Amino acid sequence: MVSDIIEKALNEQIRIEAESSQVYLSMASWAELQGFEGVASFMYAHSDEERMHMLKLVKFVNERGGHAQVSALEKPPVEFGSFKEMFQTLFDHEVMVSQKINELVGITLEQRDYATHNFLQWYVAEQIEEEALARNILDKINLIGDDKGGLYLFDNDVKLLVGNPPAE
Ligand code: OFO
Repeated sequence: MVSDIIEKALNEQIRIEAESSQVYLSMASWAELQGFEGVASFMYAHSDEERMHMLKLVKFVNERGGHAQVSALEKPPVEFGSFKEMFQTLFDHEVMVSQKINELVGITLEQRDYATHNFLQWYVAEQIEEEALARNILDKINLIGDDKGGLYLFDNDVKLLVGNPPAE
C-alpha cells in the first residue's frame, strides 16, 4: 500500500512523464516540417517511450492501492529555432527529469517505502542512459553547427538510433 505522500509524489511524476511525451511529440512535428525525417522518427519514438514511462507508473500506483491520476498538462513549445536549440532543450529536460526521479527516490527513503524505492531503480538506470544519449547527440550537433551537409548526414545517423519507428 502506498502512503498519501508517496501517492502524491508518484502522481506528480506521472504528470512529468506525460509532459515529456508531449514535448518530444512537439519536437517530432517541428522536425518533420523541416524535412528531417530521421530526427522526426527519433522524436516520435522518444515520445512513445515517455508515454510508456508514464503508463508504468500508472499501473504501479494502482497496483499498490493508490489512485493514479491523469492531470492537465502544460503546453509544450511549438517552435525550436534550430536543431541545436532543440537538442539543448531535450538535454536540459532530461536533466530536470533525472533530478525529479532523484527527489522521488529520496522521498521513498524518508518514508521507508522500499517497494517503491525498488521500483524506481528502473527509472534511475533509464535516466542515466537517456542523459548519455542526449549529451552524445548534443555534442554531435555542436560540432556540425549550421552546416547543411553535416545536418543531412546527422539526420541519417539519428535514423539509425530508432529501433522501432512508429507506424506511418
Ligand atoms: Fe526521458 O524521462 Fe522518462 O523517465
